[in-house]
Order: sequence, then structure tokens, then C-alpha cells
Amino acid sequence: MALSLYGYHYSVYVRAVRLALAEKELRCEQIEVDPFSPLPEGYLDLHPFGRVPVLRHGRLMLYETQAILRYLDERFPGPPLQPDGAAARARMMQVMGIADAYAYRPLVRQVYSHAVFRPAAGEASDPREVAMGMVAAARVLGALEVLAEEGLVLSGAVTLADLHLAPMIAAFAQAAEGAAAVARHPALAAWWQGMRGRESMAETDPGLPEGRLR
Ligand SMILES: N[C@@H](CCC(=O)N[C@@H](CS)C(=O)NCC(=O)O)C(=O)O
Repeated sequence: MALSLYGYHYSVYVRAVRLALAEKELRCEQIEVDPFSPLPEGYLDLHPFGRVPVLRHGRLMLYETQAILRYLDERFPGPPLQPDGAAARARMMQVMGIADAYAYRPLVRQVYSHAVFRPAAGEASDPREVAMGMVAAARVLGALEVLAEEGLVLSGAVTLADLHLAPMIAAFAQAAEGAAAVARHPALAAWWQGMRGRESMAETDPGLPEGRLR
């Protein structure tokens, strides 16, 4: 049964799924859907909230990145991406929850989008969004530092938490102020140094738009 991924090239959530596919060495058809443009007809039948990613595997259609990552890890062979032990698994889920609830908006939609993506795309950006994002990011990085220091996740063997978080940190760290903020957190910075060098990260790097008008 073939795998298909509906996703937007620049989406951090889609990149998390692509990372899992790469780490598990799975082949997957990629269908481009830009959720920030008018959606293709029928797309809301696949994802009622109009977001990306959506994974198709045979008759199974799945949205929500955490569910997709779990499915890929549990359904397919390859290196296991979930740690042993209740505490480490709970930490993995905790990091993914932090990424969704507290990190995505400031790190990606405020700092990356307004300091990096929009300027590259030739779109208007708002420095106040960057400033507000940096304020909110401080608490997120502080919380992640505590967890990386503890070492149950974000240190060593790659888990779904690493794959979920890494695209957000990758986006954030493209802004000079984002990179400087990560560097001020030694355990998180050490994790990021290891993570960013992985082959799967190079394979899934979306690059930047060049003066493209969306
Ligand atoms: N909870 C969703 C979030 C996915 C998400 O927000 N994706 C972004 C792209 S990175 C999106 O589709 N945004 C469209 C929008 O905000 O309208 C998941 O985990 O998959």
C-alpha cells in the first residue's frame, strides 16, 4: 500500500512528517497543498480544519501531525522513534505538546514568518510580531532547556519529539535573534547541534522562497 502526503513545502508540520519518513526510510508520494491559498476542491473532506499535513495510507486518511508520526513509527519497520519507559514516553509527548501549544505560534508564525520568510518572499512583515514572538519564545526555550538538561528526551536517540520540534527550531534559528536565543540555552543548543546535522534534516530542508508573491 502506497503512502501519500498532502502538504505545503514550507510547513514545519509537514517537515516533521517528512523527517519521520526519512528516518524510517519510507517512500511517499508528496502532493502540494498550500493551506494559505484557496484550498483544492474537496480538501476539507480530507482535513476539516483546512490545514496540512494529511497522510493517506491505502484507505486510511490521517490528519494531526502527532497522530501521523505515531502511525508511521508503529506501523512500519525501521528504527524505533519512541523511547522505552513510561517517563521517557511521557516526556516525548510533553515536548510535542509544548511544540504545538506554545512554540509554533511565536517561533514560526511570528519570528520566522516575519523576520525570515516574508522578507525572502518579498512580502510585508511586521517587526512588532518578531518582538512579541521573541518575548513568548523565551519561556518556551526555558522550558525545553529544563527537559533537554534532564535528558529523557532531546538528548541522544532520536524520538518523535525531536522530529516534531526540530523543524520549528530550524525555522526560528534562521532569524539572527532566534539563533542567539537558542545558543543561550546550552542543553537545547547541544541537542540542536546534533539534530541539525542529521541527513534527514538536510533531505527535508525546504529552503526559502525567492521574491515569490503568494
Ligand atoms: N494541529 C495540526 C497543525 C497543523 C498546522 O497548523 N499546519 C499549518 C502549516 S505549518 C497550516 O496548515 N496552517 C494553515 C492555517 O493556519 O490556516 C497538526 O498537528 O497537524
